[in-house]
Amino acid sequence: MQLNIVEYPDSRLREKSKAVEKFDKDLHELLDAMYTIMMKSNGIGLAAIQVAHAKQVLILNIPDEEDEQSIDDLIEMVNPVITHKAGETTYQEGCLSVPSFYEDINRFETITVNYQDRDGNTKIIEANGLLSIAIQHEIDHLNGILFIDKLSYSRRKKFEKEYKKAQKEKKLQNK
Ligand code: Y12
Ligand code: CO
Repeated sequence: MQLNIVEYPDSRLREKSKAVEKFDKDLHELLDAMYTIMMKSNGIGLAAIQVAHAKQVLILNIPDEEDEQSIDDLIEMVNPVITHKAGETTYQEGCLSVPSFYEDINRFETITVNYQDRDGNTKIIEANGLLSIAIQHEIDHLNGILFIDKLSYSRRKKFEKEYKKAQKEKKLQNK
């Protein structure tokens, strides 16, 4: 399965993803292909809607203390729901669908998430630190929310101007 990353301002990023009901070969192929494109793109988290599949599916591969990503740390979440949130934290976030833009975003420090794995088994995880931030970022994607939606009015305006300019330059370079 060949996937491409959908980039802002593509309207598909605003779609609400649907719950997964079948834990079949198609789902496994989607998860495998998402991992391939995420690693190829130097990502640490990816939601299915970012590759144009409006399914409640996300993957995470948080780097270790040596900043290395291991497949052993890959987390696949299907139909995730945050059941508990506490505290506050700020992190400079980036997103494969909003290339070359990073900004401080406030999130909950600790969360508890109920989800299913690729075979439909129910799982519960308590997360904090970068994992907690990444899960919240990716679950937002499943609801059509991007991290840039959390910027102040003035910061968002500045972003829109800078992003449009960067996109124009990118187009000219590809001509
Ligand atoms: C903390 C904050 C946000 C997340 C969500 C997952 N985000 C990513 O995986 C972002 C990846 C990313 C990768 C980029 O590519 C390179 O660095 C080579 C990138 O740069 C460009 O697009 C030029 C931007 C974002 C998880 C945890
Ligand atoms: Co993102």
